[in-house]
Amino acid sequence: MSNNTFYISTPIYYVNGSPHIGTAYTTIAADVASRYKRMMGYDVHFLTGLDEHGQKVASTAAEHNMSAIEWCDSQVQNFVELWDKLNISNDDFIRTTQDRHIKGVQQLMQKIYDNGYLYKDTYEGYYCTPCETYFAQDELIDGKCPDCGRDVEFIKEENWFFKLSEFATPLLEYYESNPDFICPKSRYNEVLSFVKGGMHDLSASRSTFDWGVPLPFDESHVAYVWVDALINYITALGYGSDDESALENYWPADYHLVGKDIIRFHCVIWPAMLLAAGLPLPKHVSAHGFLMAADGSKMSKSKGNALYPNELIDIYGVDGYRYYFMSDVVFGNDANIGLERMTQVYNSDLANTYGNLFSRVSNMTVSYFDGFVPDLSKCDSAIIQNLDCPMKSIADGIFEKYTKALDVLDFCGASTAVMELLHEANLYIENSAPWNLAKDESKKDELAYVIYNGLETCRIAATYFYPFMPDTSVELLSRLSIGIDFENLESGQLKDLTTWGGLKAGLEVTKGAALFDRIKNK
Ligand code: ME8
Repeated sequence: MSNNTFYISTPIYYVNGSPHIGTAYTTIAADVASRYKRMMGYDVHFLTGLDEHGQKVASTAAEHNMSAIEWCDSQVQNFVELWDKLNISNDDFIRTTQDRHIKGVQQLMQKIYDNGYLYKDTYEGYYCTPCETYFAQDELIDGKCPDCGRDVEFIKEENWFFKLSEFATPLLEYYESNPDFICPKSRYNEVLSFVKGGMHDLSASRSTFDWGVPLPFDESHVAYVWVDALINYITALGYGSDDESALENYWPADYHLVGKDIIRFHCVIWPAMLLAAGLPLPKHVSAHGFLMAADGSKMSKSKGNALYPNELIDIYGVDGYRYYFMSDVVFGNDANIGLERMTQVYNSDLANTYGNLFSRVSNMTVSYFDGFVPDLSKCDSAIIQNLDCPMKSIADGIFEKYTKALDVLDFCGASTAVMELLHEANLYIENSAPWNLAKDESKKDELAYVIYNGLETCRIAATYFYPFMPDTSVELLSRLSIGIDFENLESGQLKDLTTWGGLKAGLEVTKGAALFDRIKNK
């Protein structure tokens, strides 16, 4: 088993709706983390997929006059296409209707049953179908679902119960000895007080409809959709199949990324199920906040305040889209999303800072140096040594800030560290005024120095920005005649690649279309 592995997952999304900016947000975050870890030389396994069973999907299918599986099949493409468009580099895509998943769920449920943690009883209480969650009467708010505010239904049916209540102590022990298991800290406290508040056993099966995985020891029941769904994190690695090598290699997961809405399922129910089956627990569950409309209300189609990924991509491009959510929304906090702010960040950071710097220095390289990186070794060293480049010390400090931030999924911290370098370089170009130096033959060496530093800044920034904006990085570097196989770097290589002065003299520099077109105010 290699200890250089990194296993990260997103939630598996329900197929009854289309992907939206919320699901895209979690998926992009997992992608940036995956690309970063690959750049650090890790063997990454990035999983996403779809949650296709349960009452909600069954009734949505019926509303569309389709069988449940026909409905699911008709929805998969919406997700696959958007993830492709957003450049999501997942290594696997699981659907809970796949055979590999069904077999694994049955094996895990059998194991939990054999270990004595399942018993049959009658459930009498409320159920929110949109949330696929059980509620006791005293948990309802004005008779409605406390999570989504919609109507709940009263159900009374025979269920297999999972002895969740027996796991309170082992869970608390696990949280205590792994204080980073639940991040951020505010969520940790929320989960802790939930478990300490006393837990009921959980209905782990349904017997009044059949769209799910039949329990191997009682085929008249299907696994409760959440129990079914959570198991995807191991069935995708081959749990319950003839080949469990991926499970041995990647489990336990390094990070389950989730929205704050589903933290209890991941931090309480899922680890309890794993404990019941004698399997190791994931290392971290990281919960981000919710994206809301610009005025702070919930986005919804009916209110007309929803923003759609494809429309945003049309405005900001794929990399502009990815950059915005990863640089301006603090992972863990709620955020209000609106076009005004998105445009402001795009124009200021990408068009006016990053894109503008590259456009200026690449154009000047073509105009003043025939399109080749100037060779400072041919300049008068007495002149060069007396010149100062403020970007060098900033660049030297980025690696530590950037890796420290990304190691704890602080995407904003990492992007800010890179943006600081670009801001400084724009100022430097402005102050050095190479267009004036170019008019004076005696300043030729100084001009070479300024242009080299501008290009070097672009090279380093593009390298660091690869996880955030992969296409832009590859494009910018190719205009510097540099090709980096980012997805297959060895450990230690990123540091070498981002060391100041690494840009080789004589490389051909081409200018091209603006990396980011400025957007007019909407
Ligand atoms: O819960 N802001 O699926 P789901 C940010 N199938 N993120 C959001 C969001 C918002 N406004 N809305 C949704 C399910 N999300 C289950 C998961 S996992 C074993 C089963 C994101 O389609 C966020 O990641 O309702 C949230 O947790 C997830 O979508 C819920 O997706």
